[in-house]
Amino acid sequence: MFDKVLIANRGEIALRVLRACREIGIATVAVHSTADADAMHVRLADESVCIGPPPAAESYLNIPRLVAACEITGADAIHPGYGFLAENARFAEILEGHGITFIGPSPEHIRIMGDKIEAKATARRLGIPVVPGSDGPIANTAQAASIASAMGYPVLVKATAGGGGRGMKVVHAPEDLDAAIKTARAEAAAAFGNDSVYLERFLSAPRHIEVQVFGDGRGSAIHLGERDCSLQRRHQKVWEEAPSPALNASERAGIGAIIAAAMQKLKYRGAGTVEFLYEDGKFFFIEMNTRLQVEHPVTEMITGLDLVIEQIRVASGNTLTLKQSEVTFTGHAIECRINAENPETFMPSPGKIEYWHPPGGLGVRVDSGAYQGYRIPPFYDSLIGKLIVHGKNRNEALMRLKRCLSEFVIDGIDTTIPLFARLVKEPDIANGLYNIHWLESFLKKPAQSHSSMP
Ligand code: MV4
Repeated sequence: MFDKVLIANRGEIALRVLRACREIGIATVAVHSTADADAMHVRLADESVCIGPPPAAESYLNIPRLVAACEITGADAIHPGYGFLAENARFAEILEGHGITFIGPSPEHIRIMGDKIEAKATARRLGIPVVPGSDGPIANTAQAASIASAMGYPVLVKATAGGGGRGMKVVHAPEDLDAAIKTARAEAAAAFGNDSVYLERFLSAPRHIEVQVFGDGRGSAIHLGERDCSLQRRHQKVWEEAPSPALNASERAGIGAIIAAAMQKLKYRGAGTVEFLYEDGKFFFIEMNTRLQVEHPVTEMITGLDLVIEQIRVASGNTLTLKQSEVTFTGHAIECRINAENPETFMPSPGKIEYWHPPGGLGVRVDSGAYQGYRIPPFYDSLIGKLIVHGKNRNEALMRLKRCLSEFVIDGIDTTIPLFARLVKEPDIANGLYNIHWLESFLKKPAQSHSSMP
């Protein structure tokens, strides 16, 4: 096991990783930009190193500075958290070259899954159901047109290097295909420096369901069930839950077994998430994330496992702590992402937290680096915490969530808490009847007035 781990991240996830390290007796090194000198992860770490000015490119994304921080402090491994360098194959490789363990998958697996076409081809080869499509980059409009007419419209043009929905275009008729390919290429070139695009059948109203996997890198791999992340706004997840209200136990075991077998064949190491669109009872692979995800706590709440401790264990060469038959799913968990944003306009709202009173009690977890008096810097993303509730069933989790939202007080900045207070009152949410378009359509409707009618 490692003696000292450097946490190459900030905010709630840096704290999350720090807590895991401390529980298993590993010393921690926090890194921070000058904007984060008074952040909670810095205060709680055993040691800290300032790695640069506020812009992430000069601090949290600066590989030489992170390597230097390891050398100065004698850290033997880096946990990347999520975002920043978590899915940078080059970073993982450089660390290997310096004798520092990257707590994550092999650089090769990160690279494969970072290329959407290679990821899909790999998934298909491993027996995972994928969305029908071009099975490779589009060479020209004529080739795309023949694939699209064989598949049937509507189709979707996607960027190979894509992510976050950028470079994605829906095409409803053959005459629009050429323009869509050109626009998608231009967007992809600008966003990713790679204009390669491919074609998929367009699924009109799917759910986003993702399966958590874990491998030891030596051919053992298990799945930890799914999360339903369909409630998104502009490709940002807002609410995640486990299990999915749309699946039954046999569908869960079915897709889980397929994915676990695939990860065994791949000899995948560490935590991963296989993302699907789910429509009409069928799963369609879209991509795989080779990192710990923001929403991992809902899986922890229903399995009782600590995913960060598992990550550290397998990164240091241990086997998984449990077999598939020992994984059990208990109750229901829901996570709400608390962002420092206006709950109606979603404009960022950095600034000082004048008052902070998080909820508590049975089945309640708040993962956050925020505290009363903390000043949220304007340089990073607006996630300031996550409220996670667990109940013995979905209804109990919803009632608990409603209670927690009424208890949570954050003064001084705007947060998305009022949005969740609206969501928990919606019949579609109570009934689990939502797809990837539900939230955006809900937000287009005017907010209901709370004034009492005469
Ligand atoms: C799709 C799709 C419909 N059909 N692929 C959006 C981001 C990227 N990660 C995958 N995305 C989609 N791919 C096919 N073949 C619809 C989306 C999509 C979406 C997916 C998940 C969650 C929210 C979404 C919102 C809009 C579109």
